Amino acid sequence: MIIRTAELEAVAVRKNQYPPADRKEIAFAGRSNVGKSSLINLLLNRKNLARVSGNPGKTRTLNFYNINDEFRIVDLPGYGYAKVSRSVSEDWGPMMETYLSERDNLVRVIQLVDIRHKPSLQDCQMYEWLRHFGLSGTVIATKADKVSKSELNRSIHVICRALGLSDEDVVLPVSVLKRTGVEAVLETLDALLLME
Ligand SMILES: Nc1nc2c(ncn2[C@@H]2O[C@H](COP(=O)(O)OP(=O)(O)OP(=O)(O)O)[C@@H](O)[C@H]2O)c(=O)[nH]1
Ligand SMILES: [Mg+2]
Repeated sequence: MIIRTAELEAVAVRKNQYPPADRKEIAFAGRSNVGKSSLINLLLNRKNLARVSGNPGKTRTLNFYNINDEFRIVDLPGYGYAKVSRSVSEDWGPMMETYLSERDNLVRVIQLVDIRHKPSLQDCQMYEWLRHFGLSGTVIATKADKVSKSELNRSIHVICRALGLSDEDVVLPVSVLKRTGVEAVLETLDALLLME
């Protein structure tokens, strides 16, 4: 996969704000602050296309990025951050459910989890949701620079156990800080776009 062009195409809350369902989409989900927007920027080789912040809860909309005029990457709003206002957190469920259940051109949702921690109850519920909609199978363990080499395999094992992953599911460790694991993610995107 070579990223030639990347641009923010749409920012949506409601279905009528989605771009046309004319090409495949791969979305990124995970807890607020897990590193979704940072990883998208690294993949697209753009410093600040997807907004990143020290304040969790930065991404509160569905952000659609047009890649090479061929497919889209969708940055999903994070969950699990207590300080977002109640009205925002109440909107999150219906907004996500509509997108996950009704978007026919959505081929996979890549679930991000923090490599340092056992997946939370909400991570497990999110993955269960993806399984239910047939969108599961790819997990990225973020912030791999925060664990030592010897801890890495153990951490991945903990993630596999907690999410109930099978041998067919893949877990890819990445570090935005060290810029490692990017090639594997790009190869996975290629493979997903060739499926079906
Ligand atoms: N050490 C380290 N920090 C990272 C890494 N990736 C992201 N971060 C930091 O984690 C914080 C959150 O990153 P974001 O990319 O904004 O997280 P997000 O998942 O998009 O968060 P929401 O938009 O709130 O859902 C930022 O301070 C990043 O700099 C990484 O690989 N290593
Ligand atoms: Mg974000």
